[in-house]
Amino acid sequence: MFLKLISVLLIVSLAYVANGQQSAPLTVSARSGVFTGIYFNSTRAFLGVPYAKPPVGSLRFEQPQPRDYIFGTYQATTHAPSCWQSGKPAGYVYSEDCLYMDIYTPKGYSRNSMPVLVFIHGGRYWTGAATDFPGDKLAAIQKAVVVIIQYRLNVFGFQPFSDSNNNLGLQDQQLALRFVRDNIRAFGGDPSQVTIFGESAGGSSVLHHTIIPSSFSLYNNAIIQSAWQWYIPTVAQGRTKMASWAATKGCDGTTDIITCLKTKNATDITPTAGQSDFFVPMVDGKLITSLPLKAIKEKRYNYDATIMMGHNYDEGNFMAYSRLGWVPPNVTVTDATYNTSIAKYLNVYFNSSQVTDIMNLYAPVAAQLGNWYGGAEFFGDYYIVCGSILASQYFKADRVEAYYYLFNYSSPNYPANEWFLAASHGNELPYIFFQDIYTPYPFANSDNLLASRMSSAWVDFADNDSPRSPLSDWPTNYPQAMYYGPNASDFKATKPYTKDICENWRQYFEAY
Ligand SMILES: *[C@@H]1O[C@H](CO)[C@@H](O)[C@H](O)[C@H]1NC(C)=O
Ligand SMILES: *[C@@H]1O[C@H](CO)[C@@H](O)[C@H](O)[C@H]1NC(C)=O
Ligand SMILES: *[C@@H]1O[C@H](CO)[C@@H](O)[C@H](O)[C@H]1NC(C)=O
Ligand SMILES: *[C@@H]1O[C@H](CO)[C@@H](O)[C@H](O)[C@H]1NC(C)=O
Ligand SMILES: *[C@@H]1O[C@H](CO)[C@@H](O)[C@H](O)[C@H]1NC(C)=O
Ligand SMILES: *[C@@H]1O[C@H](CO)[C@@H](O)[C@H](O)[C@H]1NC(C)=O
Ligand SMILES: CC(=O)N[C@H]1CO[C@H](CO)[C@@H](O)[C@@H]1O
Repeated sequence: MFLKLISVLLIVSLAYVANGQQSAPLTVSARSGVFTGIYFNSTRAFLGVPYAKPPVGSLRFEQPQPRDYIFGTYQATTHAPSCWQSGKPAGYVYSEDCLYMDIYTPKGYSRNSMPVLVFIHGGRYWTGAATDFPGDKLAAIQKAVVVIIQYRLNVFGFQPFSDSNNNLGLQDQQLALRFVRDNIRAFGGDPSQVTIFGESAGGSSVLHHTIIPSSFSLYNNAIIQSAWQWYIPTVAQGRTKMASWAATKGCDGTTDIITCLKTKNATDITPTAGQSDFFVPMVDGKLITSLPLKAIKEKRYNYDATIMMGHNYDEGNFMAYSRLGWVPPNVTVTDATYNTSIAKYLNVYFNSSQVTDIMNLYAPVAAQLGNWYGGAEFFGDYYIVCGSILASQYFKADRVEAYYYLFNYSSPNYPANEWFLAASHGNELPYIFFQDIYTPYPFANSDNLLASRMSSAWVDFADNDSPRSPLSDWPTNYPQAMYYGPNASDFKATKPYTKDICENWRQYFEAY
């Protein structure tokens, strides 16, 4: 018995030696419960950690509820299902019971209170999953606690049919952040050093948390990457637009639509991408009281947080590709295709005179650059670039410290037939997470260098409120930005990023 124990201890200590460092225990006692994780590459990973009561049955379409203390030891050893959606390829498991997070922490503690980076994934508020973002490399290489959260999507997270319980997906994110604040110390994180970061819909989620007062105390710093959609609907607009959709589900408004939708099979009420333009954050007068740019203009944002923001140089290229017929830029896009597509996406939120005005604004751009690149400029400016630029002008005028980056890098290994997408939407993420995310390609030496630079800037920002280091000589404030690329080893590449045409978007992005 005693000998057996000795040999077990010996094996355990040999395992520590084999790892080259002391491994911290896999079971931690946190405020909300005792959690057991797994060793995952060079991290301890606590996968599928629940932060809310499952929003199922009578809790569908209701505010997220904190969980009671979990008795016993919770096995946080496998990923949770993704939130209910229709956007993923085969192989994903969906459930309405999806309010979980994955926590990655370096296997050997580098110190007891590491900075915490909480990632909010994108996907147009319609799709997305924590499993797409393994946080292990970022955590292990840069010595941080990396948390990937899930939140309700599409109709389950963003219903416009009632005047209460709107923007539930953002409320889920708030509850996840409360869980992080209350528990992260047990995982090696410092609850007073929490940075939220996100890309696309995740970037605009972070943006919303910088203007929603009830979110202010839940994080310290914010990184807004390629924030998607600076023009969002009101609840009333969403209700009008989606009434016919609800009617096709047997909820025609003769009874309360939410009460009716609660009785339906989740599969049957999961919207497609084309049906999801109004299942997004909306101005509800409670959580979100105006368009985000208007809130920033009126100085209604979190002054206690330091903000980092950025976008990608070819931001609109993927949208041009996917929305103008899946052709590369060297293939001619007809005027008819260009007109139809631009009008289609504008018609979602704008009336006929506004559509005409905006199309006239971009007609000279398309005439000069060709319809493919003209479309890319339009899509990029409308959804992402111009809102970001106008916001950073306000930060500058307000004399707050804000950092801006521009990602303009093409990996030598990026698939050659899609060269025009390398610096497009979402493609900075591999250089934060240290691995490919959406498009698989092996990392070249310059890719590794850029990933070291960008991931260390993100973690330095979380740690010191500043991304500056010898690896990246960041300027503060508009119009100067840190350029990541085209040359990965140019540590001092700073340039202005103004864009005159953006002034024309102000009237829309500050309309209400
Ligand atoms: C929901 O609908 C799907 C497909 O129509 C079906 O496979 C599933 O069994 C249904 N679930 C319930 C609980 O009725
Ligand atoms: C467009 O460029 C690709 C290479 O990127 C080439 O394979 C293709 O033939 C070109 N198409 C036209 C119409 O020039
Ligand atoms: C495209 O729209 C412009 C106005 O923006 C118009 O002048 C032109 O005739 C349209 N072309 C086609 C082919 O529809
Ligand atoms: C379009 O909306 C704008 C802004 O609300 C309004 O001023 C204008 O009258 C509307 N035009 C039409 C044709 O509805
Ligand atoms: C972005 O990168 C491309 C090469 O990939 C280069 O031609 C262009 O000048 C760069 N833009 C800026 C502003 O540096
Ligand atoms: C990249 O930038 C570094 C540092 O500024 C410089 O030494 C090097 O020559 C540049 N490489 C290219 C290909 O421009
Ligand atoms: C080096 C290493 O252990 N890599 C593993 C990291 O985790 C993923 C997912 O479990 C594995 O696929 C890798 O092999």
